[in-house]
Amino acid sequence: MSIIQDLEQMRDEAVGAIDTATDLSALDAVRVAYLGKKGSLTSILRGLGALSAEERPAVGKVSNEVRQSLEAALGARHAVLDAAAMQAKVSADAVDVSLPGRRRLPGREHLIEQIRREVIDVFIGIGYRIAEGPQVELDYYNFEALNQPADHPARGLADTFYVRDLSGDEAAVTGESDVLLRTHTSPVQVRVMESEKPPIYVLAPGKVYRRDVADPSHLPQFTQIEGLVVDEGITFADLKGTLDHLCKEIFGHDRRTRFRPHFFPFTEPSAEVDVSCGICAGEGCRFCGGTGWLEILGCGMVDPNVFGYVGIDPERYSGFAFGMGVERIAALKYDLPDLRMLVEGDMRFLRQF
Ligand code: 2U9
Repeated sequence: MSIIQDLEQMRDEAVGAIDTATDLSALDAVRVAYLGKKGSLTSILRGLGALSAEERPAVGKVSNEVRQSLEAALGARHAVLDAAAMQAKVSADAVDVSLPGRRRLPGREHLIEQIRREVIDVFIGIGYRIAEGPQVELDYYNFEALNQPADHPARGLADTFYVRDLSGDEAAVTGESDVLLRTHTSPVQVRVMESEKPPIYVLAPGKVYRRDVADPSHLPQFTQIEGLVVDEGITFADLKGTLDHLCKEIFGHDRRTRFRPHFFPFTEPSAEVDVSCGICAGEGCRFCGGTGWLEILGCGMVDPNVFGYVGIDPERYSGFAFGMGVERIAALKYDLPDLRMLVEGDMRFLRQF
């Protein structure tokens, strides 16, 4: 077979391979196999030198024609495969604009924060300011200055988390530590009275801790809001008016309050405050245990002994104080059967508020 026939046979094979290449990398492999440095056409052209002077021009001409037709075939096939690759990419990346979007759940204030803010807003509205203090407290501020010295029966040793000093302080290890997690926010007001002169109108919201096992009506950590007023001429009537206003703002202006005598070590006289039941309007129903009333607050006139600890003259000044549990108010307002629902983080519960 002549060299020209070899060339033409190779061209036909190559064109067949080009036309059947199914993607760009297969096509490039065909190009390298025929036109590359070690390709079939290249090696035939290398053999040209061995031909006679008469044969060389004709073979050279056919070689060029073969190269041109292979380059043309490669170019045409490249265009086809390139377009197909682009089409495939476009269809794979396509966005279906008719699909419904992914719904995002916007965040919101937790129910505890909502109620905390509502109560704060009521008191800011009547001229109180917010006071804060440490959650890890000294026994002095949490108990002693609140008229509960070490041997006082009302002092709940068993209810308090004491903080152990890891440096090896013996007193701490034996449970006689004077550092504890505050059991109420009252120490905040003691600190305010120590550092400021009356008139004092403060609200102390914050986390408090008690050694309770969580159950439907107890949490070992909860949120308290306490208030303290110290001024000249403050009476129990001021206390009643203030807390009646609070209850109406939080629960609704159709609600009534009543004050029942009670005992707290830091107030005298003391009272518990009930708000009329929102379900039966005071008639008595299952929600209020048939009494028509729901207990929501504790309060009283600041005991003169407490003024003694902070150097306020009880002859000149009097004051009232009150305290409430935010989680309990949330439970009463929304009829929650279990306080633990407020701290479990279950989205099905949280989404309702
Ligand atoms: C000072 C003087 C007196 C704060 C008060 C209560 C009554 C009270 C409870 C409500 C439910 C605690 O969260 S609870 O368990 N609190 O009933 N708290 S009077 O009296 C003070 C505070 C500070 C200097």
